Amino acid sequence: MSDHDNNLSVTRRGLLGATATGAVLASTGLGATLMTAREASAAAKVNLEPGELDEYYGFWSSGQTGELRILGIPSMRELMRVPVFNRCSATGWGQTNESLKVLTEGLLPETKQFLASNGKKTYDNGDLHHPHMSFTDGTYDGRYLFMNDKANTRVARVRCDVMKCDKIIEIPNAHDIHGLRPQKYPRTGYVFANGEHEAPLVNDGQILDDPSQYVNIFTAIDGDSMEIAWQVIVSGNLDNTDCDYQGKYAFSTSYNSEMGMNLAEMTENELDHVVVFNLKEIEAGIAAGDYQELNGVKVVDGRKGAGNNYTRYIPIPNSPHGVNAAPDKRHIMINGKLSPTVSVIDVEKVDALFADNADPRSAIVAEPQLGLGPLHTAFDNKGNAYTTLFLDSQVVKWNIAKAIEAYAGADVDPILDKVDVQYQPGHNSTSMGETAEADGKWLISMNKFSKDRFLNVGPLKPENEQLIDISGDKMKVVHDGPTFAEPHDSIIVHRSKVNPVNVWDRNDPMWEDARQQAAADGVDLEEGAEEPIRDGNKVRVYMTSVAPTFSLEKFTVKQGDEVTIYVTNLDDVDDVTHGLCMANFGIAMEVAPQATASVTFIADRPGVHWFYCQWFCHALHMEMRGRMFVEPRGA
Ligand code: CUK
Ligand code: CUA
Repeated sequence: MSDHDNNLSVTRRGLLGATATGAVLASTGLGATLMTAREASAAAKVNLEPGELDEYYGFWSSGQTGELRILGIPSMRELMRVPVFNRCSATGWGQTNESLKVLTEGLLPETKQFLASNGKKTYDNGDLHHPHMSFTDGTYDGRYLFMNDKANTRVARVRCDVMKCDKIIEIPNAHDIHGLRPQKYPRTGYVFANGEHEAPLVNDGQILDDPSQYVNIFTAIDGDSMEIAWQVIVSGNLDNTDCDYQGKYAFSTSYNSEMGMNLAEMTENELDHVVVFNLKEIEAGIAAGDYQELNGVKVVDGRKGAGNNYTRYIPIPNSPHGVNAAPDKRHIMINGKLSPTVSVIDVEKVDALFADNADPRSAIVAEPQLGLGPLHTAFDNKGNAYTTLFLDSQVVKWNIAKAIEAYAGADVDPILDKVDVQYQPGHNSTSMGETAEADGKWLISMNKFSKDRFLNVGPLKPENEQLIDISGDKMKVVHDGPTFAEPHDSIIVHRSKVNPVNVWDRNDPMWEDARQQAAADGVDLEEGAEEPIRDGNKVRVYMTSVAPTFSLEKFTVKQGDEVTIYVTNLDDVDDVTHGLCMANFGIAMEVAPQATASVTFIADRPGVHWFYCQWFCHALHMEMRGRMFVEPRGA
């Protein structure tokens, strides 16, 4: 869809919707407060007609829920949940063999051993903060989404064609991956990931309460292979990260340059820093052999005083948090958190820090005082920035050029507008705002507290995400959206960038293991097998599904058998997903159109057991069921 079409549809929608909204307000008596025309049109743009599609995808983190969520923007409707680090009852993520492969193959050997000693194959929790899409030439390319797991030091990738996670890797040497961003130029490329928490480089118990020997690790992952490219040991800890539009530098904030272990120690210094990583120098250093190999990863020393050109440390007030590259491809915002300022780095001045050992602060070209608790900054297409103020419960709109003039001594106020949000915002994001194609239409303020904004649901409250219209001079909050624990970050991607399929390709690699096992058993997954295939005490059951039947009405196994059930959904109609639930076995999974899914369990429960389709698929969905007979031991 061209821009021209978009404008037309928004205008038409605005005209139609304004009337409807006006009528609703009048009928509820709220119309007493007359809306301005602009307010009416903003409200109308949010309230899509039934069946009307959103202009943007919102890709949302879910914090300690561990999943990725997909919203429609501007409606704020939740469209889908994509399980990643969590265990999902509906889809069987964390239980199917296909998902367990993704969840286990990237774990370190010692982690697998540790989990096994706790009776587990994988973790079943995660803390997903930062979902970001792959880039080509400074804008989203619709290939992948990458995301971190702070809880268990992992990085995951979701395929945008099917919106399923296809890779999860655990990051060795680092601890508790927090900040994460994909390389913007020339393409992703690298995915940068910050280890937030300090620990001994070799964390085998030899060093415990000796923080002087702790380090933090910055990791560059190859986003295509999902293998670690290299790591850098840094001074201080690492919080958030972003990179430039030139493919030269990445930037990570540190709130604990002190390497303190408690609050007083961590907040002692007035100045912390941002670490600048020189990608070409690091690559050259590795090519020249200047690294140590640790857990199979090449690790370079980028600490202060290491005497190389891998890193520079720019002093920043005070416990800085968010890092955001502006769509002007030139300015990097470092959000001050305990300082009321945002420090603006000019990437064109960063070269001199490396080439001439220039004063690190010479790369700072503005440091506007914005308000209390700046955490994250987003951008429009008019040279303006939008920063969340956690303590002030506000979003502040400010002009980057004016901030630079003011820093140079001009008597100008860069602040253009402030709007109250409810309450305590963390991240924010604008439509296409972390790409060179920022379009200045929408801003999401992701607020940590909702307090009184929704019906009371008990002591645990939802968070509140507010949609703000930024198309005019004044910001306008146009929608409250409650969400459950706890989205940190989001990106707003124009729908033209994303093009998922409706049915799976039968040749998809997701069920390659099933395909190979079936071939070894002389079975065609699309045909299924009339009888279970027995292989010692391992039994494989191959079923197909076509609404509203499974190809097997019944099958028999023996108590104690290890049973694997493969279901191939032969329906190739949009939205005809089936599921297999084995009642009283704790087994359930999704099988989308043209997909194969499988699950393995020990049939240690004699008797008649019904399996049924647990995804409503047909008028005769209830009838889509069958029996598993488990013959008792010794029978
Ligand atoms: S962090 Cu949550 S508010 Cu994990 Cu991106 Cu800043
Ligand atoms: Cu198949 Cu419900």
